[in-house]
Amino acid sequence: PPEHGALLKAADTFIRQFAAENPETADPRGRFDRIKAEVAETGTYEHTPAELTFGAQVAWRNSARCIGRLYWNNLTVRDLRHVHHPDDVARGCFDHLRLATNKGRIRPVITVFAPDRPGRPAPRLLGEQLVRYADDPRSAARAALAKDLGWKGGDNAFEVLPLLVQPAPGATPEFYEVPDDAVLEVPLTHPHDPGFAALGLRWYAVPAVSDMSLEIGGITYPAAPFNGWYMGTEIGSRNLGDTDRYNLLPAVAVLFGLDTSSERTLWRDRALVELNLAVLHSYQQAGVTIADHHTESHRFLAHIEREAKHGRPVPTDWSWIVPPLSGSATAVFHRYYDLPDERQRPAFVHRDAA
Ligand code: HEM
Ligand code: NRG
Repeated sequence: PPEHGALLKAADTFIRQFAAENPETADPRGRFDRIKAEVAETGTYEHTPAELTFGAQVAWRNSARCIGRLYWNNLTVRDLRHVHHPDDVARGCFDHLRLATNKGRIRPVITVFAPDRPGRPAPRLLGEQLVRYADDPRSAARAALAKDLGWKGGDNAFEVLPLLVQPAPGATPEFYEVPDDAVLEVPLTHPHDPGFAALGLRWYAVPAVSDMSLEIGGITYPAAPFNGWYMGTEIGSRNLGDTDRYNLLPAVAVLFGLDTSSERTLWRDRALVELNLAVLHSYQQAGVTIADHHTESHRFLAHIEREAKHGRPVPTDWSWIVPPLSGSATAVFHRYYDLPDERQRPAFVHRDAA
């Protein structure tokens, strides 16, 4: 049928790329013939485990907004494509968190659950990340939905939201409390100011993005949570500092006795530095992997050089790569990059919020 045309074209492109970058594997023409037969019979096809691993790693390599791509080849890919039931999806996500946490030595991991199939859409995870806090303004919709579904928590600061698994698009989600032993958290302290701890701030160790679909060779994996480690500015500048997030710059300014009578005292800038310092210090003290924005910037430029040796461009979105602290003092600021191509695949793509 004609609707198979786009799928076969995407599959063909992917199989050729896989063969080109994995010259030890069998001739792609034979593989494509088998895919054609499988699609004619079932309307879809299954990736081999090697194709899945390669596809997920290249999706990371193609992520134009990610500064952490130097290690794209070092992604542990968990193949849970046979898992459909929401209970099992939740358990798979909690196992993912334990494996990724690794007692603080964070490992980059992706867990790939069942793909969409013709007439059988796969389960989805609702919410941006596997771990999120109920009082984070960014999670207000998920917190409200969890409460509608009967979740009793959410009254305290920094309470971990339950995981919401939707059996299929449009279906009522199930909710699952995240087990304590699956979430490592870091209480925030400051290297020089003992009073900082009294702010009662904390953050979690593993940023595990759960609201993007993984697309490989025409196949969509809507539930494919992935994680690396944090860059400190994500927490210290954005999550804790943004006015529409925890909005903590005024409180930090008071703690450090900064003069807030005028913007020109740069009290916001100084408060940002103290917050970021506290984040890096606390994670290091707790033995949890975290990167500072200068180091991660140098790694990214090393990535570009290494990719150039393989003849590959590095699609990059400057506005996402330059860190939200001391932009011009980081190595990634002072240049232009290869432009992203929205059509490039494999890729992680944003899904409409359910
Ligand atoms: C975005 C760092 C690993 C895929 C980002 C951002 C940072 C970052 C700072 C921007 C986030 C923001 O501004 O909200 C890192 C670091 C990693 C890492 C330090 C350590 C290993 C990974 C992995 C994957 C990945 C393992 C996928 C397999 C992405 C994607 C985005 C992104 C798709 C864009 C997200 C969006 O559009 O909202 N990364 N990353 N990253 N990263 Fe990474
Ligand atoms: N800014 C978000 C996380 C987005 C992805 N960042 C990573 N990804 N480091 C936040 O929670 O602050 N990763 O896969 O490591």
